[in-house]
Order: sequence, then C-alpha cells, then structure tokens
Amino acid sequence: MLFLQVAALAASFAGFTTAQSLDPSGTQRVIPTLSPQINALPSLTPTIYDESAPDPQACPGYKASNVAENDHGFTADLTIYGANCQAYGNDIADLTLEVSYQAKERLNVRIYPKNIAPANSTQYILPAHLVEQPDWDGKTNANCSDLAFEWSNNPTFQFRVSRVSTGEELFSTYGHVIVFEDQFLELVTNMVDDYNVYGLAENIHDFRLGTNYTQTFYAVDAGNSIDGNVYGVIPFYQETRYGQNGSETTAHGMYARNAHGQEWLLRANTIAYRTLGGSFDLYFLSGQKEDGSSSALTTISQFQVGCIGTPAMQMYWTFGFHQARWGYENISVDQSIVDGYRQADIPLECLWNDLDIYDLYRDFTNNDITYPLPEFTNFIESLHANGQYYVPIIDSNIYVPNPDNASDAYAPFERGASLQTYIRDPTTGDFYYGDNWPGFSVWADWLLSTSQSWWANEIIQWHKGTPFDGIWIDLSEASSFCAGSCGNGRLTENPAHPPFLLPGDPLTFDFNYPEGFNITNATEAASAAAASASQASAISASPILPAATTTTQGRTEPTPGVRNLNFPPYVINNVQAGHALGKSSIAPNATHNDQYNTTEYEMHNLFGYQISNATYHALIELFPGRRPFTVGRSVFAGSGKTTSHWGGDNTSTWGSMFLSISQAFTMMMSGIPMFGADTCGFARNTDFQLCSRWMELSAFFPFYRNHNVKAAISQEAYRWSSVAESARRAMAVRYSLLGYMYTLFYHAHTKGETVMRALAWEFPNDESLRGTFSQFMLGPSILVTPVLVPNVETVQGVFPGIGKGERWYDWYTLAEVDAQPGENVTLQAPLEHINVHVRGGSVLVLQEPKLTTAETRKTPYSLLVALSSDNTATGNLYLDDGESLQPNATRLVQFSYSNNCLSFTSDGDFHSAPALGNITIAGLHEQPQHASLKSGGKDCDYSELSTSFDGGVLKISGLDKYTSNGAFEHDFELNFS
Ligand code: MIG
Repeated sequence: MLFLQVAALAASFAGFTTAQSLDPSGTQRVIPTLSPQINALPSLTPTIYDESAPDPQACPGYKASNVAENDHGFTADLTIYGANCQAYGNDIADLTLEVSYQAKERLNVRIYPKNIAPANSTQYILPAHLVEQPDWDGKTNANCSDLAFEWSNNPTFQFRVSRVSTGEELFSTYGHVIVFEDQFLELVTNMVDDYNVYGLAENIHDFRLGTNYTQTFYAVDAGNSIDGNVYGVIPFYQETRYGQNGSETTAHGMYARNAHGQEWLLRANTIAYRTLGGSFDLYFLSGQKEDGSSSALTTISQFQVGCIGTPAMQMYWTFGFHQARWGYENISVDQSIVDGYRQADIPLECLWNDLDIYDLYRDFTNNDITYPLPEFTNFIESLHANGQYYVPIIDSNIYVPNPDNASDAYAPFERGASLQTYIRDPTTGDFYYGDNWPGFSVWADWLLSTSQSWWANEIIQWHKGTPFDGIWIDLSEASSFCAGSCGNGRLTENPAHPPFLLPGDPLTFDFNYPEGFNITNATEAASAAAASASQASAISASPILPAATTTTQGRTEPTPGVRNLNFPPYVINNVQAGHALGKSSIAPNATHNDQYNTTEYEMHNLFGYQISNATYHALIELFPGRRPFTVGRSVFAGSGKTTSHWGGDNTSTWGSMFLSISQAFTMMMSGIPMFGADTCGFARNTDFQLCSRWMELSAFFPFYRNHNVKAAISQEAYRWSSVAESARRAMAVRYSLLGYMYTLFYHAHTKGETVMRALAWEFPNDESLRGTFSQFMLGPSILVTPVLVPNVETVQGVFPGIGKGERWYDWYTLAEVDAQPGENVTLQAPLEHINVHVRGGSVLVLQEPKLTTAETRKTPYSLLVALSSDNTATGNLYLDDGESLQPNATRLVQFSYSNNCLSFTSDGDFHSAPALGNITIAGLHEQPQHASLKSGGKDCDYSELSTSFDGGVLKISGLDKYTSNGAFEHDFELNFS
C-alpha cells in the first residue's frame, strides 16, 4: 500500500530522536550474576491492545517429574500445577522437557506438548525439514559442556543456564512461571542491570537494543517502521557483559527456534519471550573458544555454524555496484541509465528492473509495448557483452485470470492451478484469493513439492526471453492488499485495480525532501511545501482511496477447544492498523495442502524463507553448478544459506541512512551478510548531499544498490556532479578492496565470520563502544567513519585501541592517526570524501579499480602492509573462479610481516593471472637500507626495483617481472636489513 505506507513512514521518522545519539554510549557497570526478581517485576504490558488483560505470570506453572537421564542430557514430564489459567489460550497440561548437551558450546532446552496426536495437527512444532534443527553431536554430555543446566520445582519448574568455568549465570527463569497454551507461550528470564543485548533481527532500531524495548516479530509489508516489526524474523540475541576490575568481557547467545508471531519484551531486569504458539526450542550458546574466553564474534559464529547454517557464497560480480529503480519505463530508459553511468565514468555492474517490465504486473511476462522481445533480450545480451549483469523483480503473488474473459489467460497461474499448488481459503476450500499489484491473486503453497518444480519451470521459461543473472524476490511477507480471501466471488472483476492510487497517478507527487533541505534549497523547499499542501487538500476534497477494510477486533477470549487464528487472544503489536494479523497479508486461517492442513498462522513468517529457497533451487536448475544470486525481502533464521537481503522500503532521510548501519549489523549476526539498504533512500525525494553521503556509506556494505520509488526525483549517481564524484571516489576504494570483501565472504561462508563489524565486536573490552553504530569495520582491518548528518564538512570518530597498542592509518594518505586514547577525533569530511582507515597489523591485497569487477580482477595486484605497534602484520586472500558452487580450484594465500620480513605462502591450484606490481609498507620507523627478495625459491635482484620512502611509507614497484606468471603462484619472501 504505497500511498498509505509513505504517510506512515513520515510519521515513524518523526520519532527518530531515540536513535540519534552519535556518541558512543556511557560506561555503566553490570553485575555478573542474576538474582531472581520475585515481587520486584517491572510490570510487563500484558498485551498491546489491552492493559487490563490477564497477567500470564498469574498462571500456575508446571512441576517436573519422571526425570530420565540419557547419554546427552535428560528428559522429564512437566505437569501443570493448578487449574488452567486460560490467559491467552487453552493451557496444555502435560508437557515434555528435553535438555540436551548438543555440543560443547551449545545447550538445547525443548518443551513441547507430551501428547500430540496426530503429529502437528493440534500444536504446531516446527519440523526439522522446514527449518534446520540443531542436534546432538554424538559425543557431548554434561561433563564436557561449556554450559550447565540447573532446575528446581520450588515453587514450580524453573531453570537456569550458567557457564561452567566461572559459574556466570546466563539465563534464569527463577521466580517466574512457564506458560504453555495452544496460542500463547511465555518464558521470562532475569537479566543483569543495564544489560547489553543485540540482534533480534529484523528491526530498525539502535544497535544496542536497550532495556525498554519490545521486539515484535511478524513479517509485514509496511516500510521501515522504526521499533516495529518489519520484513524478517531471526529470533536470536547475543548478550555482552563487560568485565569489572580488569576481568575479561564475556558474551553468549540464545536462539529460540519458533516461527510463530511473537514478542520479546526487553525490560529493566527481565526479558519476556512470548509466542503465539508452537514450542520452546531454545539454544544457549556459550560464545567460548578453546581457551575458555568468550566473545560476541564467537557467539555469532556458533549461531551460524551450529544452528542455522552459514551464508551462501556469492558470485564475485555481485560485489559490484547495482542500480535499480521503480519507474524505468522502457528499454531506452534502461539503456540511458547504463549510458549515463558509462559517460560519467562511474562503475555499473548490474542494472535492475522493477515491475515496470511486466504486462499488467504479472510475473514472468514481458510488456509488449515498453519491453518487447526480442529487443529486450538483445538489450540484456548487450549488457552481458560489456561485462555487466541484469536482475529483474519477481513478485510473490500470482495473478488469477478473469474466468469470464478467455483473452485474459495467464499460463503461469493455470500451470500451478493444475497442480493444485496454491494456498487455500478454509471457508470455501477453493484457492485463497488475495489482492496485489495485478489484481486478485494466489500464492504458492511451498509445503507441496510440486510448487518447487512449478516455480523453477516458470523461472526457466521466462529466462529464455529475459536472460537475467539473478532474481529479486519482492512482497514475500507475503503481502496482500486486502483482508481475507477478498477475491472470492469477484474474480470476474480482474484485472482489478490495486485499492490505492498508483505512483505516477494524479495527486501522488512526492514533495518530501531530506532533513536540512530547507537550508540548502530554501526556495525549492518553500514551493514544495506549498504544492504539497495543495495536493493534500485536493485529495481530501475528493477521496479517491476506497474505505479501508476494517480488521480491528482486539483481544478475544480464549475458548476451550478452539483456536482463534485471525484474532488470537494475545494481540502482538503488529504495525498494521488495529494490530490485526490479517491486515495487508494472507490471513492467518488460510490453509496449506499438507496432510495437517497447516495454517498461515503457523507458516506466515516462513513464506519469504521458502520462496527464496525455491528461487535458489530454480536458479541452480537454470545455471547448473553456478552460485545463485537471489535477493529477498522477507527472511527467517537460516535464509542466508540461499538468499541475500535488502533493507526494504526505507526513506530518503538522514535518519534512515543512519539506521541502515544497525540494521546491517543485525543481518551480519543473522548469517545474512549479503545485505544492503536502498542507497540514497527509497520513499521520498533525495538531495545531492544525502545521496553523496549515502553512495559513500553503502560502498562499504556488502550489497551495494541504489534504488528508488516511482514517484520521486531521479537519483542515479550521475544526476549531480557532487554525487558522481562521491560515487567515483568511494567506488574506487571499494573496487580496490574487492578481493578483501570476497575473502571476508569466504570466511563467512566457511566459518560464520562477520563481514561488516561493530566496533564492539572488534574491541570487546572497550565498554564505551557498546552502542556505537555511527562507525563500523569491514572485516578486521578497515574502519569506516561516515558522515550521517547534513551540512557538515567534518565528522567525529574514535580510533579504538590507541594507547593499548593499536595503530591506524588514513586510507588515502597512509598517514598514521595521531590521537589520544578515547579521543573523539574531528576528521575532515568534505562532501566527496568518506573517511576510511586501515588498522595497523593488516596486510591488504588490492587491485586497480575499473568500471566492472571483471576488469578490476584482471589488473595487477598490490600489497598494502600497515604495521602494528610491534611492527607486524598479517592478512589473507581467497581466490577461486568467482562463480562455481563447488570450484574445482581454489587458492588461499597467507601474508605475514614480522622481523623485517614480508612473506606469503600460497596453497591451492587456482591460477590468478595478474602479477604482483607494488608493495607499500606503512608505519616504518626508518627506511630499510638493504633487502633481499625470494620468489618461488629463486633470488631476485632487489636493486632493480624502484623504491621511495616518505613519512614512514615505503613504496616498492617493478615487482611484476618476478611474478609475471601470477602474483601468488609461488611463495614469496622480502627481507629488509
Ligand atoms: O508495493 O515493486 O520493497 O523495492 O520498488 C510495493 C515496487 C512493491 C516494494 C519493494 C520496492 C519495490 C516496490 N515494491
């Protein structure tokens, strides 16, 4: 609902102040153990809808009995200890508790109904075949676990999880009852004072979630609602506790595997976890390494490797710059965008089209007038010929043709219908007919295996005329523009117009500009304000929008034996009007075609996960052996194995740009590192300042795409000379570092490492960084300090570790940063400049930035060695063909500088042709007088190389002739004396 959405966004950004502090947070201390907070509970709002609703903690709780030990833990019965309380559903009296020491670092606690017969027909337990379910490693038991589980029946069943080595209590339900009903589960843990909790993606919120925050999870198409539910659901948090009196910082995590609508209520000394059904399936992660120390980065890696799977490896080219927009009207507009970038000398790797290419918004079609074949095929092939790529959108809905109009046939629908592959309307047994761009539509039921083959076939057929290189999946929450199966009995109205004004229609002009626009463009701002006011009065004079369907019912009373799916007794704070679950989405009571007729109530948060998985497998079928590139909007825990993700409908505001950094951090934590926000902003008009700064910032996000709404001014990087210059400069840095970015992805893919990093993760003992997201790192070596506010030419940033052995170098000049410990340094930041610093101790492999990644990859390599305070440095580089799922050759190069010797060793068979041209060493205290050089075991003549030394920076060039058969084919050693 674009029209309404923009208004809602405007309202939500007005409340931006909560996230605005650019300074690292304060330095409050925390206590190491948890004490039960009985009688001292801050009141938890029972439900958003009704403050007088029952307090679930008044329920009786359970008693444990029949404890049975097994080789990796134990099981027990939990029996309700009192009368059913019917807080927000029907109590389930008999439960099973399963405690399993699954791996040294991971403890699993499951609580589920004792009698579920037939399986999954009454209480939905998320099956392992749908979402990965971590299991016992076959060897761990309580005696060799990092974690200990303790429980008590006094007064009712409660448990705590602690760290064996130190006794640190990580999670404790002591003092709280467990509530287990068919439509409501609650578990409350005690928390330390002023705790530091991160994650619970997806949210548009500060990085540090804070101690007064509610995270609602229900995938929704409503823009980037600050502090509300958005597109993705990854129920995992990581907690950091800073040490006192010199003790080390500790970190741990918890993943709650449940896909129902849910809420996490973060309060002063507790977190309450509430779901609308399913089971407790909790994974406690110790965050510990072999040496017993724990960290956020280790916790995040344990979450990915042990619980949800590590992210897919991406193709090399996907790290190039992408341009999209809604509103590229025809092939010549597409061509003009490609030409515009080329003429401005700005790299453009991939062009994207939105739903403009389709005939009447129908997936897998081509608009005969604006995007006719074969011209369109030829256009895409011309991109390929220039080393560029093409990605189109596919919407999640499938148009239902008008049954009374033979010429309205739509084959993709018919083929799916003949396989009965769509979600159903429980009241009619027919398909569920919702509404989206093309009119009344259906959605695939991914629980049927036929859906996968049908979907793959549609994609493969469409590729014949539209030879794309990847797929953009939109509206996968899944979004529907009406409430319920509204197309029921109305299919003859198809193609029904969407129930709102279309962008580009009269009265839809967007007059909004970023904060500060009234200062830089006073006259334009004044006339935009006047025009906006007159448009608003014209709309109210003749209301064009149909009356909204009412979906507000509020809290319902639990009814014995009945589940109220559309209006459950517990009302989560869904950002839709009335908080209704069925608003702008497939209704919760819509049913699937599996043997249990599973409902959307259970499946809702998984639609995006499933359609992205299906698209991934379709692309493997289409391009055998090649890594699929899919970018999806709705994600769930584990989505990163198959898809990338963009941040959805943000706005062209400074606040939105800032919050894209914290959003990115949570995606790095969630195993979805191929993440980026709509650069320059989606909804509303951007301006040259915001767009310059944003093109600079996003150059350091893994997925780098400029995308724009239809009814706003154009915002390609070449539209303003300042933005063009900013883009060229920032992209030059990015493209130099492509090999580094790719290597970071290799480590993410193989070990669950993070790509973008919070300063708190890299500098875990500096408590002043616990909330910082105004600066970030790319991997361990690059520090980015973006400008996040308008009308400034300087920016403040910290250089962590100074005074404790860290050194930092300016990327552009290689001058060492001169700062005091903890100093908030003022850096020059003219409009076209983004501050980038290299951390001492790093060896970076660079190439020469060109207009495409392929050209860049052919240029000679150079090494940048930035020395640490003890004059050492290390680094590594991963190489392969850049696109194979299982490359037949790879190479891993390890670099090191120590004892005045730079060397690398190279393992693997992949041949990378470019030579090693230059070596630059920064941070030397004096110029080396002599050097000897060995490459591939041979002695080379150092005196033949040209060298220069200035300001501690030694530059060596002319190495190519020793490495002309490839920079990293042989081991290498350069010794100074
Ligand atoms: O109802 O395809 O988030 O990126 O441009 C809006 C049009 C549908 C939402 C996506 C946005 C895309 C837009 N889509």
